[in-house]
Amino acid sequence: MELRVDLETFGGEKAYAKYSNFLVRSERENFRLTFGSYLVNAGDSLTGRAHNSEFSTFDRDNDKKTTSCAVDYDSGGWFKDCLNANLNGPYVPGGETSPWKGFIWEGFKGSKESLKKSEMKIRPEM
Ligand SMILES: [Ca+2]
Repeated sequence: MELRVDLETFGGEKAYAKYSNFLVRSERENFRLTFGSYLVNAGDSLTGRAHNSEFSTFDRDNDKKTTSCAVDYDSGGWFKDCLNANLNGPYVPGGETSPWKGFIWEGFKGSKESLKKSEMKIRPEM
């Protein structure tokens, strides 16, 4: 499958990122995320700290850090040590936040601008 992530700021600026060979593994593997190449536009924010990660939540610490990334960043996601993207982070009206404490896609707006909206879409590879 191909993954497309659409992103939008509070100012209305839009961008997207696409990944090939998107795959989420089974519950037995804690929904481990793998994917192929990063394709375009918004800046890659999954490869560094999400690729080949298991999914973590407040009560399931599957990351590689001694603390819990999910607790530290009020979120759930594919964390390793910890994140470059926080699409399940808290909604911050207006968007200004301290690093990573919000709804972040680093490759688009850095770690201190929380976004307004995102969509993750998958489809068969064309
Ligand atoms: Ca941990």
